[in-house]
Amino acid sequence: MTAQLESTATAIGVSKLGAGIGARIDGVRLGGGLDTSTVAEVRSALLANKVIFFRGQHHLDDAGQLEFARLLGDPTLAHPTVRGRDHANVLPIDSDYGKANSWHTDVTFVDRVPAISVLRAIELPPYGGSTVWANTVRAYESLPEAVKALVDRLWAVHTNAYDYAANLDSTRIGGVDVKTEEYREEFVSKVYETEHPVVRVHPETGERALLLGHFVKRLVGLTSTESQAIFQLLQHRVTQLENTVRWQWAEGDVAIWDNRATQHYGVADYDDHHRRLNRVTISGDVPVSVDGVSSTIRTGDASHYSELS
Ligand SMILES: O=C(O)CCC(=O)C(=O)O
Ligand SMILES: [Fe+2]
Repeated sequence: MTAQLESTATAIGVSKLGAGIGARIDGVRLGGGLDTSTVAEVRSALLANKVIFFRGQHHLDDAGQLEFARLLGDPTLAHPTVRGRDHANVLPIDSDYGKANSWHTDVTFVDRVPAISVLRAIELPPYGGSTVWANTVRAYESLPEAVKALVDRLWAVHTNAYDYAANLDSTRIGGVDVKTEEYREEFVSKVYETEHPVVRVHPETGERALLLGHFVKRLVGLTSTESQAIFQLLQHRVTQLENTVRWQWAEGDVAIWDNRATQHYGVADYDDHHRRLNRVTISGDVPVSVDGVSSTIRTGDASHYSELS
């Protein structure tokens, strides 16, 4: 190892937050000017730990977040159906419009599932509002060989028109708020359905990961009741507490996750306080099964949303 590489490695402090997932990175000022070797260190910490956290990035605004994100790949549009409010490539995660308090991987209803998400805290509630991530590679690896053999061959239909009512934030049940309803209408303004393998091979690490979460409608060839049983079994492995990391946000925090190897959940324990984070998403490729078969579109063309990476 050269002296230069050694000094880069020590400048980026990577502190694991648990055995299964998550690391905090110190000593990096995120931005478009970050040097290539630091970007490479950040990327390898991301691939190894699945989600990484940076404190104190108060200097970032939307443009700086986007410039930094470009160092990791091509940003997608804010969302396939939801417009960016202030910027075409930035998706506000705003409690006024809904709460992501169910386990999911981002945007799995399209063929080109995003690779990476970069989330920055903007306005935080006085308590609560943490986010939890789970490692879907470790969840797959934890399965007995017989179950791996079963799921290696299974496929799932993912859609944005999923069972929304079942996932509504409990505080809103009984009186769906107007902004939430408008957001929901925008979210499903165009319906997407894609068949993905339940186990995908990660394009960078070669690891096998479960590809599930709340956009799954059912498993191919099974009834919805049968699908539920297998889905629950697998989701239970994903969301085992030892397989997760929970982050309590502070202003200036940035989280980056590998969307090909994780699910996440925004904890809605902040009453009616306002909470907003901004997300920039990096384009991903079409998932591939363990047999080398690619996901197939059933409904909806997402080519406007992202280039294939
Ligand atoms: O609100 C949160 O903590 C999670 C938001 C989310 O699902 C996302 O940014 O993709
Ligand atoms: Fe999400």
